[in-house]
Amino acid sequence: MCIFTSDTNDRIQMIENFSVFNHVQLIKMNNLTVKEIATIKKIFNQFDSDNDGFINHRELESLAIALNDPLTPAELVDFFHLIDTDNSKKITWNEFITYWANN
Ligand SMILES: [Ca+2]
Ligand SMILES: [Ca+2]
Repeated sequence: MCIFTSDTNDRIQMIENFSVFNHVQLIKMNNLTVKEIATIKKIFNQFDSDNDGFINHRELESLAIALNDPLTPAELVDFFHLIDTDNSKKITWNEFITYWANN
């Protein structure tokens, strides 16, 4: 198998993991490349340890620790609110990537 075939398959696989609408919107809004979005999606999935599609407080705490930036409980609450823009107490993929792209 040549490199190009492998690359193309990977890219198709990555794109299939996103909602097409979100994907196009985000690229327009934030000028993120497909590769960058895929990396951020991997991080999101990695920290969504119960696989419910949302990052909760506890999962965000693990992420902060992994980024070598352990937060106090108060800082964690602030950080969570910063990303959870609709105050649903859950961080969606959309909220996560919006935060990531703007920071
Ligand atoms: Ca979760
Ligand atoms: Ca939310």
